[in-house]
Amino acid sequence: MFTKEQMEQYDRDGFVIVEHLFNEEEADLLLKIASSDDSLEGPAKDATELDLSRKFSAKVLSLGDGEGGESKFWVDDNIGEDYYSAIARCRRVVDGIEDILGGEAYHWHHKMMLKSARTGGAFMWHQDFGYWHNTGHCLFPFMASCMIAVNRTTKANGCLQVLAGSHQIGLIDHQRIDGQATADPDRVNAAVERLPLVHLELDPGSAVFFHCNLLHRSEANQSDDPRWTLICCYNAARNDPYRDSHHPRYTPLSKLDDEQVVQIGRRQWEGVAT
Ligand SMILES: O=C(O)CCC(=O)C(=O)O
Repeated sequence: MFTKEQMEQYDRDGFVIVEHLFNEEEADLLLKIASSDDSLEGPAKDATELDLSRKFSAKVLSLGDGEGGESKFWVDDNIGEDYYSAIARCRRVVDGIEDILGGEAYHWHHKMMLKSARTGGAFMWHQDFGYWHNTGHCLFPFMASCMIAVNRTTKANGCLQVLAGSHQIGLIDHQRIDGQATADPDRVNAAVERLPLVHLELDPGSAVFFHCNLLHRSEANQSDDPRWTLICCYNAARNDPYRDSHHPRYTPLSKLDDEQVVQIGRRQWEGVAT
């Protein structure tokens, strides 16, 4: 799916942006379905209280953000029949992930980052592999994510920020700060001095594919606009965890074609709207 130039960019920077990966109708369905989804509104459970050795499914979780705010997200380790799952199974996403992982990928989890207007909290600098290698018992950093903008992400509403090329540093030590797994500040500061900081301002339906060792963060949302993103995360089939946790072991992922994905979205929205 990715061109030679996109692959070179991914290898160099640790991420690649695909503008309008999802077209207007698909992005609009995602926004409408998410905005009317009661399960995203439920009371958030403190993510640090989870028993990570046990399986769990869809939940709204929250973490402190080190600044007195609350960072809320909904996460599901399972693939269902719904539109979010359809997007996580979509060829456009999974083929891209398989290109960058260099082989078959399977679903790790997908999550809706719920950064509400005025109240959505920050995320501190971290690498996803900084916690997945522990909570998921994965040996190799053969993991990657695709983040899709649900509404427009901007500097003002706390878009994702990345340090281009930081995936090449390798795994940095992480410590828990206010519930969040946070990369060693000393190394982060050194990386910030040396690497370009990129703010990922994206239109709805646009996406960024990124490496599990890419350093990223986001600021609290002080704007009047929500900043919601759907992040679909994957592990390489050849990186099956060496021990059980709540994360899924290797399970083949059956991909969906574009038309199947949009049909699932239309059906779900019709069900909601009638
Ligand atoms: O949504 C964000 O701003 C950050 C998300 C993130 O860093 C993560 O889920 O690992």
